[in-house]
Amino acid sequence: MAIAHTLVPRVTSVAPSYQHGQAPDYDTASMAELRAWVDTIAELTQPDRVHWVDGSRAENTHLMNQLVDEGKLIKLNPEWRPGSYLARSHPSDVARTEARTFIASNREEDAGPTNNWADPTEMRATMNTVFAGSMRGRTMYVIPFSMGPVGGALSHIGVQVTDSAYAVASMSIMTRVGASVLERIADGDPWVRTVHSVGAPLQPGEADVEWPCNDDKYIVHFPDTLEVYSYGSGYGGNAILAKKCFALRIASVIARDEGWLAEHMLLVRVISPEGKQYHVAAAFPSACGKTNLAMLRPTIPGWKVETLGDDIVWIRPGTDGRLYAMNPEAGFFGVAPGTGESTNITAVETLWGNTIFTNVALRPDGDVWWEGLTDTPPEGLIDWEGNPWNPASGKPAAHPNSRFTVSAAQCPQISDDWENPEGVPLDAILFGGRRASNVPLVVEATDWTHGVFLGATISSERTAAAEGTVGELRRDPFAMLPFCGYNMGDYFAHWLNVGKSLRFDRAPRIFQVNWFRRGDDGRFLWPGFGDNARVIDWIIRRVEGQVSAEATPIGRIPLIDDLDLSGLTIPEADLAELFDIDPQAWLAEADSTEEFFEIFGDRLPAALRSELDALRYRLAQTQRSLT
Ligand code: OXD
Ligand code: MN
Repeated sequence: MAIAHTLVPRVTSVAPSYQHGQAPDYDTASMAELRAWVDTIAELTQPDRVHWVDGSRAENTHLMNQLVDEGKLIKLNPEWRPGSYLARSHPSDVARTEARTFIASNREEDAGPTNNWADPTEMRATMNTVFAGSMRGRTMYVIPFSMGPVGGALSHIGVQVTDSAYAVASMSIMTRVGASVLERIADGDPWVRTVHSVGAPLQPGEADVEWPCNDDKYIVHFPDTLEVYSYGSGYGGNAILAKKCFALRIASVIARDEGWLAEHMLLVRVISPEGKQYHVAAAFPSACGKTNLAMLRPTIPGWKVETLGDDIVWIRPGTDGRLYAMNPEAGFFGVAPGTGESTNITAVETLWGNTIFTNVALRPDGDVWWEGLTDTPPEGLIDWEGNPWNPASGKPAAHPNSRFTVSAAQCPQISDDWENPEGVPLDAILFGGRRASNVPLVVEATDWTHGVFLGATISSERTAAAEGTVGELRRDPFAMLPFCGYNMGDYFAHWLNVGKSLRFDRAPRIFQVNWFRRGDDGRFLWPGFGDNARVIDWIIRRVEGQVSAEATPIGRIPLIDDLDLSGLTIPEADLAELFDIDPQAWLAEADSTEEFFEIFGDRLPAALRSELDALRYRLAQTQRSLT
């Protein structure tokens, strides 16, 4: 699909008469197509009303008041948290449901071994069944949205229909919504179709519940026709279809076909004490600290970090042989627990107001709280399920996957360039995970192919962001396991190909990081958070060629003296352990990588198999030397 955008404002042939909530009457074929599609969905789902979202302040105010009146949102005390709300989900609907997430590609092998494939014909029939009448008694909202600044060269447009006003409110924060997007559609820009229903139709006179949803859930992607159907859940990535469904799963397919990358990454600008700017993107699995790194406040003097994005980055090769990166989202949908003054003061400041919180605890003064916001919980909390919280119960007051939804523009260290439609040039790419053992604090890849191998072999301890057993180790290549819309083997090959399109001296350098290594006694060996700037400092000095590194079997690691550890008191033994590479443990890791690679069969690029062989060879030699 060729998408050509320009930033020059275009005048549509027919000026629209745009009434709040009404379908716009642009007289163009593409708008007629959109209206016809909306009619088809309405015929299937049979809502009582259809409301076209215009993205205006008045509309948003009306929507939020309505949600409060219906008991679906609690308005927080404006003295502490102006313009902010608390939503409590149904206890069964608290995270992305990966087991119910499907890729319905025409060919099963295009979904690959890491996705749940569904036959598209059968799945369409199922969708027609579950969506039939699913919006009865409700309003169907039509949300035209843009990922990336409206009209930007890297931006893409979509439309979400939904029967959840909460999803509308979230989409309005997370994307650019409304009339300006419709103008692009009227002008013929291509758009992606996304359909969402909580699956809880109301009989005439039936009272609604606080959080309508259905035990039966389907999050379905049709990559061949660029469509998404999501049924039964109102939570996060299951309901904000622009995010994981579009900007990652569907966009990764578009990116494969067009030669760019849609990635589960944060994006920052790092400014050195000399005032030089660098751009770093980093892929970590869900709930592994992407938002914290995106909002880093360095503890070492002179360094500054500006935020560009915290979850998704679209990356495209430029004509100059570099990679350019852009955050397609307009807001942050961050994990609340663990976000506090000592861990992420920038996030805390970002959340001063205009925020929708979901599943955090409520304070008696009408403000919110979650584990990690302060060291000591306030008295008299109401927990995320709406019951008085008993600290002795052993249960958390906020759900471990409770979230905040807030506009990126509110971040006090947002970069001036966060909406730059051209993106920013990348200097380094980081891959990381939560690993208690084996993986050192930082390792540099020897070249692009080795970097792709590091990305392809990320494993991490499972977190609460998705259903499953927390703590269990799982492979999460490029942190994209739940988000790649096509065969992951082809995705590895695509990464290798993108590398070939770059100029060898302008491609970003690739690193693996691990902030979470623990000692034998279970304590973290590295302080993390603001001190991660010390690792970034080393990475930048590597990019600049200012420091050498030690070549090890798994990649290049810092010479301890090159790390800026001033002001830290880390025992030497801990430092040694942070960089310890145990050949036996790594050979076992190589065996598990081989097992993991086997699932891709002949779709695994030969270059990655060679990387594994070379790793084993180096481990057998266990040589370490200066490079
Ligand atoms: C997210 C996730 O919500 O990765 O960002 O689960
Ligand atoms: Mn994420």
